[in-house]
Amino acid sequence: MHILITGGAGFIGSHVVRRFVNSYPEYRITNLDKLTYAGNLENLRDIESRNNYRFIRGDITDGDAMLELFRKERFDGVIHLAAESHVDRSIANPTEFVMTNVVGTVNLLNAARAIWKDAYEGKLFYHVSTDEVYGSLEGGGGMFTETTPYDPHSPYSASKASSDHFVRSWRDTYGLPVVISNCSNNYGAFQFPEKLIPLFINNIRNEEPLPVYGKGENVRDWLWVVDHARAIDVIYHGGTQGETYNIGGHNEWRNIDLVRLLCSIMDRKLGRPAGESEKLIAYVTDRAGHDLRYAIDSTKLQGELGWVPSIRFEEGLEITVDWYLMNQEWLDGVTSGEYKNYYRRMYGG
Ligand code: NAD
Ligand code: TDX
Repeated sequence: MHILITGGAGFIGSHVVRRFVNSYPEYRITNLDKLTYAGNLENLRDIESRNNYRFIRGDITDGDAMLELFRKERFDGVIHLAAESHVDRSIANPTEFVMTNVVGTVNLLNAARAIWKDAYEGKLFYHVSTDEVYGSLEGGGGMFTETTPYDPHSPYSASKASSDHFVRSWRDTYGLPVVISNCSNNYGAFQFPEKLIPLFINNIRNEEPLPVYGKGENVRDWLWVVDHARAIDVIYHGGTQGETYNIGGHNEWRNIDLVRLLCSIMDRKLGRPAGESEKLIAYVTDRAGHDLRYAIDSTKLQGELGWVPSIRFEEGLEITVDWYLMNQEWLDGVTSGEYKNYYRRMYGG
C-alpha cells in the first residue's frame, strides 16, 4: 500500500504522517508538501529516517507535476491535507486560497482519475475538510451534521467548500472512490502560532498583547489534533466510500473563556501571580465576516466506526501548553522571517 499524504509538513498533516508511519510499517508513506510558511520539516524529525517514509517537495497547483508524480509513483491512496488554512490570511489574500485549495485539489483529482480510471478497486481519495463550510450557528442551538447545507462566509471556507464540491463531483461524474471528513477546530503540538491557541501561548510567554477579536463571544468546538489524526486513520480504513464524516469533540468554548483558562494555566506554569496574564487581553476590531458559533455533531462517526475523543479539553490544553513551553526553539524558529513580517503588517510593531 503506497499512500500519498499532501500537506504532511503542516500542523495536522504532520500528526497524520506520524500516525501512519508508526502504525503501518508495511505501508509506504510519501509526504508531498510545498513547505510554505506553514510547512516545517522539523515537525517530522522523529520519523524522517524511517524506511517506510519519504518526503517530496512539490506544489499541488502544478497540475503537470502532479500528473507526472501519480504516473511515476502509482499511489494506492491519497490523504489530501495541503491547503492554505488561516482565515485572516484568506481575507488579506483570497486568490492564493483559490489557487491552492480549489485548483490544487482539482489537480490532484485529475491526476488520481487519470492513473486510477481503469482500476478503481482498492483505491481511495480522502479529502480533509473543515466544519467552516457549514457557515455559522447563530442564535444558540443546533449542531452541524453531514447534511447541513453549505453556507461558507470567509474566502477560506468558500475555497474549502468549493474543493468539497469538486471532490463529490468527481465521485458522481467519474466514479472516483472518495471520502470526505469535516473537522472542527484542532489544537495541539506543531500548530503555527497564527492560530488562536499557539499565538496566545507565545504572546503570554513574551508578555505581548492578546488580541481578542470583537467581544470574544464567538464559540469554537475544539478537538485535540491527535484525535483528529486517529479519526482520519479510522475513516481511511473503515469508512464507506462516497460518504462524509463529521469529526468533533463536543467541546464548545467561547473564545474569551478559553483565553482566560489558557491565561490561568500559563500563570501557573510560568510561576506568575494568578491573574497576571489576563492583563494582556486586548479587545481588537472584529474579524470581517466572523462566524459566531461552530459545533459539530459526530454521531455518525461515533456510531459507525466507534471513534470517540480520547482526552478532556482541560487535560489536552495542559499537555499542549507544556509542549510549547518545552519547544520554545520551535516557536522561535517558525516565528522568524516571513511570518514576522506578515504579523507586523497585520498588527503593527
Ligand atoms: P497548515 O497550514 O498547518 O498546513 C498546511 C500544509 O500544506 C503546510 O505544510 C503547507 O506547506 C502545505 N501547502 C500549502 N500550500 C501547498 C501547495 N500549494 N502544495 C503543497 N503543499 C502545500 O494547515 P492545518 O491546520 O494542518 O490544516 C490541514 C488541513 O486540515 C487543511 O486542509 C485544513 O483546511 C484542514 N482543517 C484544519 C483544521 C484546523 O483546525 N487547523 C480543522 C479542520 C480542517
Ligand atoms: O488573534 C486572534 N484573536 C481571536 O480572537 C485569532 C488568531 C483568533 N481569534 C478568534 C477567531 C476565532 O473565533 O479565535 C477563534 C479561533 O481562531 P483561529 O485559530 O484563527 O481559527 P478559526 O478561524 O476558527 O479556523 C480554524 O478552525 C477551522 C482553522 O484555522 C481552520 O483551518 C479550520 O478549518
